[in-house]
Amino acid sequence: MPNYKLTYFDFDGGRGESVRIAFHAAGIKFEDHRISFKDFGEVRKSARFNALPVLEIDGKQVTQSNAMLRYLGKQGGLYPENNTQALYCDEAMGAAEDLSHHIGRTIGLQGDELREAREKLVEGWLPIFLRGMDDLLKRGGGKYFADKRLTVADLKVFVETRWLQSGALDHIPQGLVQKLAPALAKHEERITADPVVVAWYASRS
Ligand SMILES: N[C@@H](CCC(=O)N[C@@H](CS)C(=O)NCC(=O)O)C(=O)O
Repeated sequence: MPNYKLTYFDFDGGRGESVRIAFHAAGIKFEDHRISFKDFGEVRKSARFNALPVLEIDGKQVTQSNAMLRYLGKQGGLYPENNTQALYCDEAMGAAEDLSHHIGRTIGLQGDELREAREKLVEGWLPIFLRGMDDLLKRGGGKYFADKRLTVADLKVFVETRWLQSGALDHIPQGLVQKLAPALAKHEERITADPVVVAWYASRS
């Protein structure tokens, strides 16, 4: 078994969190290297695209959270074997990635600049992506994005909707997901209660 080291921020969210859960679900041991936001400036210098998460496999660096999720999903039975279902799984992960990118552009802004950027999100990209992902969920049968079972797409998306609903993002109303994408809000509850996810958090407490 190779040696795995995953470097990401020290919080239970963002692009790194679903990768951590996927490692645990696949039963693959990894070093969960968590860094503070304060140390990011230094750590990013050695990250290939100046961003996290970074996965080192026997010391060799790999980036891109969705690639990591597919890699782990295939090993842990959380990635569809059927091509069309794999396409659906990838589509949901790609949409979540694009939405993260839009939100990410507002991180670090302050005061009026932050408020304006977040209000623009609430009027623009958020409804587009939340409704779109709600549709993807309905296409999958309402409960999961693909294969009518838990896949890495569910892990990626639930971390993001949990964040959006947490109230942690100033100027993004907590009830927005529920209002615009009720199936997605229910999905967040379902995945939070999934034994795979519950086992991950139990292992950390
Ligand atoms: N597509 C990349 C995006 C990575 C990314 O943007 N990560 C964020 C943290 S979640 C980051 O490091 N951002 C630094 C910056 O944009 O300055 C992935 O999925 O891993």
